[in-house]
Amino acid sequence: MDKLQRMIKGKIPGEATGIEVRKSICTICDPQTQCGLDCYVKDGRIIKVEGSRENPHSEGTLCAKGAAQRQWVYHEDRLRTPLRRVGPRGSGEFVPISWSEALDTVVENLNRLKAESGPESVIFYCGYPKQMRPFVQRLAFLFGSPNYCTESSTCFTAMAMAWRLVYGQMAGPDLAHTKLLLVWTGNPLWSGTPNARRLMDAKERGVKFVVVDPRKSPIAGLADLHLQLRPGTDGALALAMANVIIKEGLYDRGFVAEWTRGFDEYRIYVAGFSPERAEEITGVPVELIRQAAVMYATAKPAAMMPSSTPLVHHTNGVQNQRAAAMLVGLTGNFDVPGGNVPQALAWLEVPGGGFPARDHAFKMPRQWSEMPPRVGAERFPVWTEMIDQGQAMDLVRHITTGDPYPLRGFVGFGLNYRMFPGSPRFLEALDKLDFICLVDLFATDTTKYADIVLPACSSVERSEVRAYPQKHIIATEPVIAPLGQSRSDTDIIFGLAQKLGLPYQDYDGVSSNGGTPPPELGGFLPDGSPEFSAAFEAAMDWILEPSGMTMAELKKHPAGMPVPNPIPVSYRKYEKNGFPTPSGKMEFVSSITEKYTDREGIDGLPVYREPRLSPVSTPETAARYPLVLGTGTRLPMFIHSRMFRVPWTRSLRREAMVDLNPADAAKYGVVQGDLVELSTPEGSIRVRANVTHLAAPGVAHMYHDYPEADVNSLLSPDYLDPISGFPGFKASLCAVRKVSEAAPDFDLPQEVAR
Ligand SMILES: Nc1nc2c(c(=O)[nH]1)N[C@H]1C(S)=C(S)[C@@H](COP(=O)(O)OP(=O)(O)OC[C@H]3O[C@@H](n4cnc5c(=O)[nH]c(N)nc54)[C@H](O)[C@@H]3O)O[C@H]1N2
Ligand SMILES: Nc1nc2c(c(=O)[nH]1)N[C@H]1C(S)=C(S)[C@@H](COP(=O)(O)OP(=O)(O)OC[C@H]3O[C@@H](n4cnc5c(=O)[nH]c(N)nc54)[C@H](O)[C@@H]3O)O[C@H]1N2
Ligand SMILES: [Mo]
Repeated sequence: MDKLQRMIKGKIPGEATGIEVRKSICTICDPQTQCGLDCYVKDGRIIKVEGSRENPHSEGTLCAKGAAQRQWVYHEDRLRTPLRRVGPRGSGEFVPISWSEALDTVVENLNRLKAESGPESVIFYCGYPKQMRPFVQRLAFLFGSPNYCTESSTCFTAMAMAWRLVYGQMAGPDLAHTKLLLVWTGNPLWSGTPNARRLMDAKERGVKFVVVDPRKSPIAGLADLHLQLRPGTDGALALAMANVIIKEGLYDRGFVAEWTRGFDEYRIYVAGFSPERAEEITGVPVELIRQAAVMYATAKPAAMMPSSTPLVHHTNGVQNQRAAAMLVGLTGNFDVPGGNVPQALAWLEVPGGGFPARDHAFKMPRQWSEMPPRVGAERFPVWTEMIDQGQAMDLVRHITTGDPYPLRGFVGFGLNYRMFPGSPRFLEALDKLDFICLVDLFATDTTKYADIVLPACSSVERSEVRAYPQKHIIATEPVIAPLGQSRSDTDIIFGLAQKLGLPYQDYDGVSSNGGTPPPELGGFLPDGSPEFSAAFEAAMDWILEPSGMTMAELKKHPAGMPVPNPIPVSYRKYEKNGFPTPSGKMEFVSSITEKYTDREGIDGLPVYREPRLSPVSTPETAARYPLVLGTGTRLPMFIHSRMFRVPWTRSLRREAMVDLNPADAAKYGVVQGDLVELSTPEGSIRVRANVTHLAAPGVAHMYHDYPEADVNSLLSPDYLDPISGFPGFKASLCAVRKVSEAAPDFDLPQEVAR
């Protein structure tokens, strides 16, 4: 091998080898975690990826998923052309068609449904991918449909709602200045690796960790105090901590007197939650509850770390999250250095990197009052009052009953039907629709149900803008050409908008009544033209204008740049402006939820209720289904439906597994790797047993979205929190039974038993 060949083999960039390092971002995860990506490109192909050192968030690291980037980008399941369905729905029989035929078909159908049943009969939806959301929302509203729904109907929003009910805003932990971190909850060691490193640094600085988690999770392994509660009983634990804090006079009297609403009712309610009572409910020993309460209230400052989901994936989720969040204000840790500090949101709702922008105006070219009620409006009034989206958990009911009006069309960007509790029921509802267009990277079990499938490209094949909490912003450009005929989601949206004749270019609210878009916005270029990106850039320029940033300037900094005019961090902002709640105060009794107390499960106070299925609330069911079932607790190598097909990540856990505590395994005569039937009143699946001390006795955990073992087929579509509409993914009931079968013929990965 000569020197040049060796250099090429070593993937050494430079003119001689023709290998170029191009900057991008990994979007296998969410905007809050997306790591910087260095793509080594030769002859138009990515031959290697590395973490980008210049990215201040990920600092050169990639997780297992990001490292498998090339297997994701070049996977054989990638969609490469638009497709038209020729066989029955679900059969997967499609023929390739041209982009113009595909877009024409979609537009004809949307216009037909609009004429026959009104624009509200069409649902516009985004799954976990976020980069296209503002564009899809705008498309929906300009089309005239209020039915813009997303995966946020199961993720993050309920947590944000709870904080907003209490403080009018979210407030994250000020980790850099705190003395104690109350992890309630989240496990970034597996679910958000850039933040994991910051937690380890904090630990090394001597920050104390109190962790509330039913599992002996990796983060619980860092805890000075681990409160291992029964899933879904967080509200009772929080109320008992408040009980101790108030009784022992450890609360911030000044703040409470001046800045809160409803403290007297709260104090009386909390008095009923002695640590003794809470031990009975949660299983956490009285002494640990007391100790945690005193540690948190006296650390000064102490911060609470919330997560987007485990606390709110319950039928009593928002109330649990409210009860926990209230401890922050009660102890005087709200909006103080080292406490929980509200921060301005940046593009795509990333907290902490905030700068002035016009994303809200972009997303909301029409007001709700100008459109018919959206999905979930009647059933989830608190959600509807607070959140600028429909609640997708009402889709099954709404589609099936046609009440209050028929839903007939669906345009989905990244729809995964297994995301929904009662997933088979979601699929049945989907199949009732008249027309379905799905946009995805991959041919999936869900795209089999579409009438038209459109191929999207991945982040390395498109332009993106991403902001980071470190007040850093990056505008990427494609590092390789889109595979096959795939296009960026935004190009697809612009293409649809153009053919629908929507006044899409009309950013300032002056109706241009469709027609030809002005050339300064890049226009809507002819089919197949790669220049749609000009329209994306024009839109971003308009959105970013108040910040002083332009796409032209951003593109001069391929690795990103510091935000020029970030909104400065400041503390005790309420002293100037009050709280952005209806009363202007922190609300122990919510002025919003108290309007809906005629509804079951909604109260002004953070009332504790058992999960709707639990050993306490449904003992008869528990007699047949004795284990608490938690689903979807994150694994480091998988992310929702995305990584099962990727060989490197799949090899880390080849088969679907349910985590069982060794005591439970022994009870059911199960050993590691045994095939078991996991069942609930809704159905059953077959999976392998993973016997591990991570799981608490009496609690089984099953990861979601496995194509061959869909745990969401075991939940009812109506197992929902009445305040947020969020599913009770983290606490229901199940049974486990060994089924005989020869042992698997490969080595099963063993969890590290502690
Ligand atoms: N049982 C249970 N269920 C759960 C959860 C749980 O904990 N337990 N968690 C819930 C939560 S928090 C979440 S966030 C959801 C996950 O939400 P889902 O939307 O189910 O997430 P994914 O499966 O990651 O992505 C959906 C689709 O997007 C496609 N996709 C990826 N990138 C792109 C892109 O750039 N463009 C387009 N057009 N498509 C793309 C993927 O191929 C995939 O088909 O699941 C929820 N469901
Ligand atoms: N590798 C990977 N990373 C991910 C994802 C992924 O699928 N894979 N998904 C992304 C998404 S969409 C989200 S929403 C986040 C979620 O991010 P995290 O919240 O960090 O993830 P989880 O593992 O679901 O939950 C964290 C901890 O909550 C605990 N928990 C479960 N039930 C309860 C409960 O009832 N009460 C309390 N107090 N704790 C409970 C679990 O045992 C777990 O250790 O992760 C994101 N990051
Ligand atoms: Mo999520």
